[in-house]
Amino acid sequence: PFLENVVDHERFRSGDLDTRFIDDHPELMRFKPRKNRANKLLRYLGDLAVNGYEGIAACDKPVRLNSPPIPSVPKTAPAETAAYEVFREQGATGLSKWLLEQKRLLITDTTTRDAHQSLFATRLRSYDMFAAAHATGHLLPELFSMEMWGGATFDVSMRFLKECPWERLTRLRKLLPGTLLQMLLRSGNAVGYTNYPDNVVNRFIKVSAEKGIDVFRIFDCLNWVESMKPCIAAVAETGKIAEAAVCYTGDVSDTKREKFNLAYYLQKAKELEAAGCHILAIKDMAGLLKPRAAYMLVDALKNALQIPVHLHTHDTSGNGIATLLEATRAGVDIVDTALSSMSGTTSQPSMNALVTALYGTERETGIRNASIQQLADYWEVAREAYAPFECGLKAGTAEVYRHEIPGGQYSNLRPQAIALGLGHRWNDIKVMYRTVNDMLGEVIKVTPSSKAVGDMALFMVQNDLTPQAVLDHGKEMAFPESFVNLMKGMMGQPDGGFPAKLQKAVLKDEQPITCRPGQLLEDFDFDAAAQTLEKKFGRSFKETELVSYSLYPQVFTEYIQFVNEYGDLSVLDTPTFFYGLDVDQEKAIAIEEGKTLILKLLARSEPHEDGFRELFFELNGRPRNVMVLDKA
Ligand code: 3PY
Ligand code: ZN
Repeated sequence: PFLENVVDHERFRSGDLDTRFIDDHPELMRFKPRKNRANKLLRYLGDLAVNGYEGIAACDKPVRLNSPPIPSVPKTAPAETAAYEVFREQGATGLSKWLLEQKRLLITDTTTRDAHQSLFATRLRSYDMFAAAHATGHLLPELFSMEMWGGATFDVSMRFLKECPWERLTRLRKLLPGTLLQMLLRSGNAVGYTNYPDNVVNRFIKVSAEKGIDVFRIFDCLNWVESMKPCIAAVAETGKIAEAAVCYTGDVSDTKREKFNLAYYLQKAKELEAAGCHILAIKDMAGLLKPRAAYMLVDALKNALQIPVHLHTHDTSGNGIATLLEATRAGVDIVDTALSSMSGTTSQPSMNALVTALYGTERETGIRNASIQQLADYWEVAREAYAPFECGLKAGTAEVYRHEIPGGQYSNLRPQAIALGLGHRWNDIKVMYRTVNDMLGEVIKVTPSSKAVGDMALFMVQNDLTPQAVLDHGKEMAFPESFVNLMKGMMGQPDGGFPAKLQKAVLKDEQPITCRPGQLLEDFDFDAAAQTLEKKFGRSFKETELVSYSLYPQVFTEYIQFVNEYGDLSVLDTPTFFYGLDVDQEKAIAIEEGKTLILKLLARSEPHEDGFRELFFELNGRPRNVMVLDKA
């Protein structure tokens, strides 16, 4: 067989050879990093054929895996949307004024960000986005914006999809030169789950703007305006559009729920307008905004503000379209929707349904279902490959009004529960989620405060704890780190403060902070980071990569190590990336313009005594073997 080197040899690995010479000369075993892309790809496919993709059992492989049908459109670059043109000519303030003058309802397409984050744990690969982007530009010239970045997509792309988030942004920018690109920014938590020093958040905003983000939707996980102000200012400085979001919870149509009432939201919105944002968003991350409440809230905001209002909701209850129609009737300027095959339940309401419902009305969007149906058809097929990551909710459930779990968290909390062996207690966890909310005196639950509430709910179910037990015996308990951070003030300050008894029980003798956590953190040293990385990997790193490292040092380092080992896997179509090749399956893989590899998996040996299996491939007609450790 074609072994890669002596250490791959069976006898060498068996240990019955005298290897002292090698032991004494470790430098002989320091191989130059292998550049050969075909080798790396074979190693990845070999590993998949033996061990599978993390989180996918062999039996989970979908039966239907077809190539998604890309709508045929002219090869020419798509025209600029009206919103893009106004922004280019008149800037963010001009766009803000223009939006107020529009009769038609404007639409944001969330298919490539929140929709997959909320339906299948953020696993949508850039490959599928790139393939549809050009056609999307042609078929959706009426869009306000396309939300395609930020939120959980940043870390998931490196952590699980082994791809660079900046590459996604840069390529989509090129493919959609005339569409406003939008991202979700978690204020001082940027695109992470913890607070970062101000210089990290500022650099992240600056580089994101340079690389192509036009609209920054900025929120804070406790609606703490203090923490949003520096981000609004940093976005305004780049000349891009600062959209500040008030996160929605509770029910403004229920007079018995006093904490988050109409006056609360109006006050927040006015503070954000005064802070200089160009658009005000209502961020209904769990889909709690009922249709009647939507009318009340939008009507009140439209009367109180001089800037446009953008509504974001989730369809978890099944009431999503009704909510959007009521908001439209009350004069909302822009709403978020997803293409139909990527809409519904924990995702956004369907764009196709909404635009057709508005045909013939004053607020008709200009978008025709005949055009966007082709895009929905594309995503319907593309989505099949992600079946193992689907959150399992098959239909809408009004239960969300009780548990209040955000759509983007729902698709993660369940696998988290299963991983802890608590899958059978899913119903208890949902009830406990609300209990934790109530223990906190009702809080806004959105990343990362939602994670803290979710982690605490899991902890309490796992340990069969009641709220009283937490207060009585908390001093002896080791609570989840995220929950401790929340109570410490590291995620910011909620209106009305934290319940003192609970805070004391969780923090023990530690003192909480009350200022913005970013102010306490020392500046990140980008120059030192550049040196550390260069030393470790023997090459220099781009600014985008340094920003990734500043946000996620470990995830980024592991991602670079993975790419060094297996190469750039963005060239693989999604079924091949997740499921590899079947025996006898042949695949042509274009690794770059004009360079295609023809790969075939011929056979796979039984495990040898040392646990390694041998994989027999054909690469461009020539035999190639790979040894892979069977981790089972
Ligand atoms: C995120 O922060 O990722 C969200 O989608 C919150 O709703
Ligand atoms: Zn959302």
